[in-house]
Amino acid sequence: MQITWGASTSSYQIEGAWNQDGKGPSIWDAYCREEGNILHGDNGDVACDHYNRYAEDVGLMKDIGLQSYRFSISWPRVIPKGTGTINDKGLEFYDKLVDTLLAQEIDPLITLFHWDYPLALIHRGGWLNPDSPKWYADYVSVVVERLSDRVTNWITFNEPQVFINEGHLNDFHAPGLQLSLSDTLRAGHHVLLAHGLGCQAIRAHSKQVARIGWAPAGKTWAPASDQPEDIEAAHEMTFGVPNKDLFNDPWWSDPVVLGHYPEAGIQRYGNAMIDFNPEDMKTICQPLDFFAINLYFCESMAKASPTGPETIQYDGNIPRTMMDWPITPEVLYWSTKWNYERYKLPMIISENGLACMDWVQADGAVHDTQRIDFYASYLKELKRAKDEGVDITGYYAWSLMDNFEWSQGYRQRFGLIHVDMDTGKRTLKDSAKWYRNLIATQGAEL
Ligand code: GCO
Repeated sequence: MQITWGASTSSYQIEGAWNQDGKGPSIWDAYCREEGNILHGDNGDVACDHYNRYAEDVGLMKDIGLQSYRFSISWPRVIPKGTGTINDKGLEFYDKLVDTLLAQEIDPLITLFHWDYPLALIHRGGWLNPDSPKWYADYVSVVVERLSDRVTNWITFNEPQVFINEGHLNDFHAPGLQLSLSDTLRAGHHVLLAHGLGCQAIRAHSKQVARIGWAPAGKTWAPASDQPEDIEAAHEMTFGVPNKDLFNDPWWSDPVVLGHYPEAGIQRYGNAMIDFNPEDMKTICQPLDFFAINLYFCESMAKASPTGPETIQYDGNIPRTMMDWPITPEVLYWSTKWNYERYKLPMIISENGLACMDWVQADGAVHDTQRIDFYASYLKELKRAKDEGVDITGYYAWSLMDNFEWSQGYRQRFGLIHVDMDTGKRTLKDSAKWYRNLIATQGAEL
């Protein structure tokens, strides 16, 4: 399968150095310090210490044979208070990381926002502040000015469904605001505006032709059978707005790609829906070069019924990951196919993987056979979509290395590389060696 093969991480989850070399605090630095928010009281103060060990980690990426590496920029490392003074040492880190990647012929794919929002900006209203889109665009301009002579591929946001819904409507993620639905919709609208202004900033400041995308979470229903009516039912659920929350796909990607909110959402949110200037959609809907999506599982199935699509829950028999996510390889077929048909953009799987019960065994290896089986079964489904004509251009395993899994702390290990969080020792798991062969043979075994 001739695509770009990579792996993904994010700044807060791997960098550590939470207050080193002038970095400002992020909302996650603060959220981890609130008793009870994170399992075992873990935090990202040190994480994988990637900030200090990046050269070693790029060497391991080379060992695995990665063609590309998706990572994110820590906004408060670059602009400690979110706006104003730039921390040149912060930019210097990303300079060195990019240079080290390019020296190993590994192509950077940079996510400009992967949740580590500057704490100083939350104190100014955060995404509720009407100035927040411009704050973001100004930050993007600084990063693109510095790195775009060497970097061409940019993702504006990672999973607005998660950081807005779980961190603003709910208190499962930072900043844990528990806003009203209306205020959450308003914060989400500002994120969409920020995406649009960010795209404009990238194109205005890039020193070469930039390729821009964004990486929503994929919430997908699987057809309960291969009957056309069940496939249609699953498609309808996947692009519906089933709940009075913002954890769905079309509320976010329809404005970004199609230039309007989905009617299903406007109906669902009813009188919580916000007023906004229709001209905003001209800012939000900017030309994109690819559609990235993070896919892990179908959380349920859908079947047709006389009263419309019916959700069918998986039973206790389905294999599950350590995150208790059902293992459903068909998500890489259906979600990729349906999003390609809807948005007509080249597709990148920017995250896919699982948490396993990994440890370094007596022989010094990590025999993660379940991760190998997971990747083989999911990638066969991705190949099925590509063979049917879906324009799939890249696949990024989540994750390069074990890292800080948000509210689960270090309990969940998603990496191709095992990290001993006490010593920092890295160990390539068997899956990393399997992935190396897959990349070298361009997926011939799939
Ligand atoms: C996400 C985030 C990642 C997670 C990964 C495993 O998709 O939630 O992008 O940061 O760590 O998905 O949950």
